[in-house]
Amino acid sequence: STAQIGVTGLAVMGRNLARNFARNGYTVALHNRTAARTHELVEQFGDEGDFIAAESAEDFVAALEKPRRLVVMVKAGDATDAVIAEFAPLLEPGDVIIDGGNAHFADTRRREQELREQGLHFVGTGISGGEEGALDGPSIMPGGSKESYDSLGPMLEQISAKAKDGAPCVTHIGPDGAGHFVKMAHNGIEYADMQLIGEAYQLLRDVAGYSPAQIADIFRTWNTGRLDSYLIEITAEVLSHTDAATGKPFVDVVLDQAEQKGTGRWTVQIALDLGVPVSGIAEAVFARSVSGHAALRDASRHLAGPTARTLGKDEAAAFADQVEQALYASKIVAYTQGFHEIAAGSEQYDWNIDLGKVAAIWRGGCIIRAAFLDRITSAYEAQPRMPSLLSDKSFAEEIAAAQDDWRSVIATAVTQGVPTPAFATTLAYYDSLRAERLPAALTQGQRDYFGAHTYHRVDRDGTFHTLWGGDKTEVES
Ligand code: 2AM
Repeated sequence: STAQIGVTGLAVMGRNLARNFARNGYTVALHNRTAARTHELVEQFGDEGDFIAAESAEDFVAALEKPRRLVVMVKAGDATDAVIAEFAPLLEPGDVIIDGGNAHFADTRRREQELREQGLHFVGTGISGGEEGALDGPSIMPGGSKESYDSLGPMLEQISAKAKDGAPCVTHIGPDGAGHFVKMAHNGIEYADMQLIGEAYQLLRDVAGYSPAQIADIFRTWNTGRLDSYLIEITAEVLSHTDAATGKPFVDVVLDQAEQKGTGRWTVQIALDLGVPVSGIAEAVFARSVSGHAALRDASRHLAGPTARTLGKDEAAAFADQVEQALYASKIVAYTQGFHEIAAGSEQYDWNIDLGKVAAIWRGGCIIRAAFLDRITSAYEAQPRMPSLLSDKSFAEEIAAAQDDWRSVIATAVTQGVPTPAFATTLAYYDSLRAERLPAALTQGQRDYFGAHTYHRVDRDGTFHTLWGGDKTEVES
């Protein structure tokens, strides 16, 4: 037994992860339900490093050094349970099963507990960066026991992406499901980022009258500043691409119905359970949902809208600058909400997650990698327990500087009838936090009126009810 790590499940993510380990000098045991995939990998990429192809689960386990480290890269869900059921009986206390799929963190918590009873470590691990990241260096978010990270961490640090300062984009996130939870939140933030970029594009197109190629240039300019990020970079690439078959902009020949695999939806579902207002992420998920309702949209095209007015050339350039401000401000709020959810999950499940480290390991490898994340790390390093990213002075100052343009862009969108749900809801969140008084007081009054749900007063302790149906005296309850 000479392999330091094994990978079972050799579809593209598993295959690339196995190659990444091998390229970094580790001997990698390989296994797949259908052995053909295993042999295919060795045939195609065998010269990249040391692989041990195993036909059976028994051979695979026998190839691994102890404590065994076994990465499972199958489709999240029943397949994960099936693979665990197959391998767990062959393992010994101290061995480590790493689930690199996009599992729901609640499943990870269940699996971790079950395997812990057998003395096995189960490390639910978020891996972001897609196929390319898996091969060249992903951002890695492992959960599970601290002990498992002692043996696994150095290997993950080796294969992970490196941030600009050279730091590996991996850290022990926290116990049991913490890694998959953080991966989920990462994807939720990614949904919001993408939706905000989409709304910026739509405004530049419909209000400013720019072509996709011109908008690509605008995004390239933005990418040299504070919005510098992978998503802005690839947006410019997509927008400047021309469809070979028709000669039209690629973005105009793609059906405008966005699909989703579920991690964005989970982020919102869990946020509802935890009572965390992630409105920007929720609008991003809903925006994809709206786009997919083809019949509803067809039936609604006759609905009235305002008379649109396309801007002149100089106005358009000024408007583009304002959209940059709006995009940046909304992005800060979306991240604020995502980090709030991570903090709430950490609190709920006792994970003790270091939010600054989370931002730090997203600087490379993953889809939301961005210059901006350094700032989040610094903010949490300065104030680890700050209630919100907006509590950070420098983010608050940036929003203060951006807010006039932010409001103006959203006002224009509303006037012109361009849907900007994520821009608008992130501004509403900001204004809600700022507000001296919220209409929640009225909500409480209504609730007390129709359901005797009681309320608290601003001037005295206690729980009160007004006798609405009677003489409207107030009673303490
Ligand atoms: P396959 O090549 O035999 O289909 C992604 O689907 C990866 O997960 C593939 O490597 C696939 O194996 C594997 N996979 C899917 N369902 C599985 C299961 N129930 N048991 C084992 N491997 C499975």
